[in-house]
Amino acid sequence: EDLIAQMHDDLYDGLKEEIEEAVRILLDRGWEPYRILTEGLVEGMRIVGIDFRDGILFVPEVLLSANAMKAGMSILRPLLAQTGAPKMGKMVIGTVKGDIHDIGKNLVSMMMEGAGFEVIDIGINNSVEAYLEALEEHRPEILGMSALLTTTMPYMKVVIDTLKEKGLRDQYIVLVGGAPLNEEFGAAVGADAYCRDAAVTVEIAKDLMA
Ligand code: B1M
Repeated sequence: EDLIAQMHDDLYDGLKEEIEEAVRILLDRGWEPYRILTEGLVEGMRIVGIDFRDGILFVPEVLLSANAMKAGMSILRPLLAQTGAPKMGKMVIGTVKGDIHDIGKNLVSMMMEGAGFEVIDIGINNSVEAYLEALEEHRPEILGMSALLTTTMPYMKVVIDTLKEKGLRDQYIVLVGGAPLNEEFGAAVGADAYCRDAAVTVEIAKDLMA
């Protein structure tokens, strides 16, 4: 599809209005919201990530791409959430301390809501205290943590160790995710599972809740 290639270019160039328009056009053409999300937005951001890594794109440009992606996501969000799925349980999710990447976390939140979970998103740059406070207040079954930097992912262990010290670890299903993580890391920090992407998170959450 030409429009998908165009979306990749527009996301690369950080063109918010163009992204919004493309999402609407594809919806009008009967595309599934999830397909637009993965093939248009997530794939576009993957391409941005390569040139960011290689020093071809810089922070200000990638910020524009991120904003364009968020604009597209916000059109899709209500559509993904209105599946009428039965209520599944509650999740508190946040990006760890020192880390401001939130697109992946937001996507996980959207998909979990679509699957019937109630999601309390506590945002970015969360300290142990912030996680504990949210757990205390909302009493979810699931705690989700996101990290996109190799320098911030060890903080997940700090949070999980604190839960252990306080005798709270067993009260929650702890799920972790983010591009630099892997299964081994998830096990090493003491999470219940590492989630590769948003769709996998939903599957794992359902399995562990059953
Ligand atoms: Co950043 N950045 N960034 N960045 N950035 C990465 C992560 C990087 C890999 C780019 C690169 O060099 N190739 C690199 C990290 C290198 C490393 O640690 N090894 C990097 C860097 C270095 C930095 C800065 C340090 C750059 C600088 O300032 N010099 C800086 C750090 C800021 C900070 O956090 N303190 C920085 C800043 C930024 C922007 C602000 C410009 C922007 C963020 C905007 C925002 O989020 N609002 C940004 C972006 C956009 C990226 C890339 C290009 C894209 C991330 C993204 O949104 N992907 C990224 C490159 C990459 O990842 N390849 C990069 C799309 C998203 C859908 O995927 O987040 O992986 P992802 O989420 C997936 C899964 O991982 C999983 O499901 C999601 C959906 O399928 N998942 C979970 C994620 N969280 C989960 C939680 C769960 C479950 C699953 O809980 C249960």
